[in-house]
Amino acid sequence: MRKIIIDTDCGVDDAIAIMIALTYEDDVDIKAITTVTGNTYVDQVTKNVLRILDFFDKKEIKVYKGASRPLINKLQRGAKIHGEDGLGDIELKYSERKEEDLNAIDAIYKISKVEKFIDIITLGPLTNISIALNLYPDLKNYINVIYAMGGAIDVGNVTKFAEFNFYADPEAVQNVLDSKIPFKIVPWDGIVKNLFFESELKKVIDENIPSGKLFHSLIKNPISYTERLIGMRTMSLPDPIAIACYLDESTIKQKKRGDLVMELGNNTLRGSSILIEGEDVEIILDIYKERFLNILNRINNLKGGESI
Ligand SMILES: [Ca+2]
Repeated sequence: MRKIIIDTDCGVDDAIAIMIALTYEDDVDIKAITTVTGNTYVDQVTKNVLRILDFFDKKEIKVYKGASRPLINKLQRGAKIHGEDGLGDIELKYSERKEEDLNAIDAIYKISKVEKFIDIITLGPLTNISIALNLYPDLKNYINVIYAMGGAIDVGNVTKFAEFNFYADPEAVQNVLDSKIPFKIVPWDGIVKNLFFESELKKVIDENIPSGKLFHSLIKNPISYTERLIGMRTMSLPDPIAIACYLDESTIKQKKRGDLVMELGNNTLRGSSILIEGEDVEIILDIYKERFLNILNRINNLKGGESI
C-alpha cells in the first residue's frame, strides 16, 4: 500500500481532491494532511481540512499545521474564487477537533523517516516541503516522489507566465528542484484545457446524497465566479486532476520529461517555471477526461455524516 502525505492550502478544489483520496483508502494510506497558506491563510486552511474530514467521519487522519507565509514573498492569498473561507463560504460545520501539536514541517520529516518511503502530494505552495528539506537534509532519502499540482509551461493563471502555487513561493519550488527528489508536476497548462460544465458535473455526482450535496455546494461559488468572468457555468479542477493522476496513472494521456528552473528575479517573469532540456521532472500535459470523471464519480460512494 502506498503511504502518502497530502500537503494542501485547502480551497474548494483541494477539498474535492481530498474527497477523491478518501475513496482510495484500499490503495493508499493517508499518513497525514499538512496545511500551508495559499488559497487562504493557514489557520483557515487547517480548519477547512478538519471540516472535510469530520464530514466523512475520518477523524483518525491527523492534520498538522504548517507555514503561515512563503519563504520570501509577501503574504498573499489566492483568488476570491474560493470565497472568504476558502471553501466557497458554504454552511459546513466547524470541527471541534484541533490540529496536532506537532507542526507540519516536523511531521513531514518524522512520518517520512518512520515510514520509509512516503509519497508527498502537494496541492498548494511548496513552503512546508522546502523548509523541511532545509531543516532536515536527510529527509530526501525517505521520499519516493513529490507529486505537485503546480507550474505552468506556457500560460499561467496568476500572471501571463506563472501559476499560483509556484508563483506564491517560487524559492520553495527551486529548493525542491535542487533536492533532486523525483518530482512530478501537473501544471496549469495541462489542466486549463479541461473546463468542466456544471451540467456535466451534475451528471457525475449525485446531488441527493450527503457527499454529493457537499460537492455541489463546494463548486457553487467557483462556478458563479467563472460565469461572471467568461459567461459560462464552468470551472477548472486542478487539484482533483493532480491527485487523480497520482492515484490512477491511467488518467494521464500525455506526459514528458524535462528540467525546470524557477524564475526568481524581481521582474514580470517572477514565479514562472521555465522548461529546459533535461530529465529530472515528469510533466503531465494532458489527461483522459472520461477516466478522470470516472474517478470523480467515486465521491458518490463516500459515506458522509450529516447532510448540509
Ligand atoms: Ca490548492
